[in-house]
Amino acid sequence: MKSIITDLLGTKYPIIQGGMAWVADSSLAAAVSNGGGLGIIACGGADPEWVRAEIRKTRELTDKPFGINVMLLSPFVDGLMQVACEEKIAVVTTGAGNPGKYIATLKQHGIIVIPVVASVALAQRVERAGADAVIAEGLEAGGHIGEITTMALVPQIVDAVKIPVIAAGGIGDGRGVAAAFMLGAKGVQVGTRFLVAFECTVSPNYKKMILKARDSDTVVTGRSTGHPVRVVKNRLARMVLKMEKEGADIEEINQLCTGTLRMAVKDGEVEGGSVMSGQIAGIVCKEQSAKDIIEELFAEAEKIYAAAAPAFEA
Ligand code: TUI
Repeated sequence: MKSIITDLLGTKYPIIQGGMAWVADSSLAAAVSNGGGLGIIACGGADPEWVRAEIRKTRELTDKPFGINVMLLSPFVDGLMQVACEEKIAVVTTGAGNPGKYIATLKQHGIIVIPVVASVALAQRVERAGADAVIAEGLEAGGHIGEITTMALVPQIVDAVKIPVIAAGGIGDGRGVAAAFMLGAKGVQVGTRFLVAFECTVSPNYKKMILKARDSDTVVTGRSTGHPVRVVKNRLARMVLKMEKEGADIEEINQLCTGTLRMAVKDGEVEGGSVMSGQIAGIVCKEQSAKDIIEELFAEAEKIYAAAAPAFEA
């Protein structure tokens, strides 16, 4: 499945790994890149020197292109962008904000810039600022989300911008990949399915929770704080939802949630921690290598393409 995205990224397949904070390190990023996709090191709230070290480790593990994801709520954004430039990283994806003021500098350093957006307005803004493509992420995604579904968001952004659109949110198998292309996307970003990749270093408890999750097992907390986050419904999520319903103040909720993603990812605290996951967790039911995941996604998608004409006749 060649597309304008495989040409842009220099990958075998038009797939980017989601920038999952605390989760997506050199191990996962290198495995995805070696498997034919674009691996991503998630900066999350990490300091720039940790990211530099992970970039260098990834270079030891793969000779394929990879990128970093800069979460724009991080206190270290300026330093992270500087590391991206100094290390001449191939691609920067961004999330949780408008990266507009950084794009020109990144472009001057030859870096491909692909912001994650959750609205048409931001897609247009980053296109004007010089972005190479956008990732249109629907509310089915895990972690910090917007308010529009992938199904509705992708075609509206496709119509509103000239740069290529990569679909994200709710894509976990070949059917999702095929559907994304039907909506006009030229590539996909996948997060949740890679959580259970052999090379993903997330705690075994976190993997178990994703593998056993069903369709309705994720909820959105933090709507009252202005930072809605999709997580698996566990003890912490129920507590936060109850506090929000009772009108607890933002500071109290933020304090309760601080450090909880790390607890779930690193320590396997999957009841008291924050287990971020997309709604598609319900179809994620086996552990595989990143390469097998990618090859299975595109083998399925190609089969669906071949069978598409008869499907429309019924
Ligand atoms: O960024 C993500 N997903 C994330 S970031 C993250 S770390 C975090 N933890 C707790 C609270 C907040 C963040 C976990 N998951 N996805 C990309 C994404 N960006 N989704 C939604 C957005 C977004 C939302 C509003 C981007 C821009 C925006 O408005 C910015 C503007 O200025 O218009």
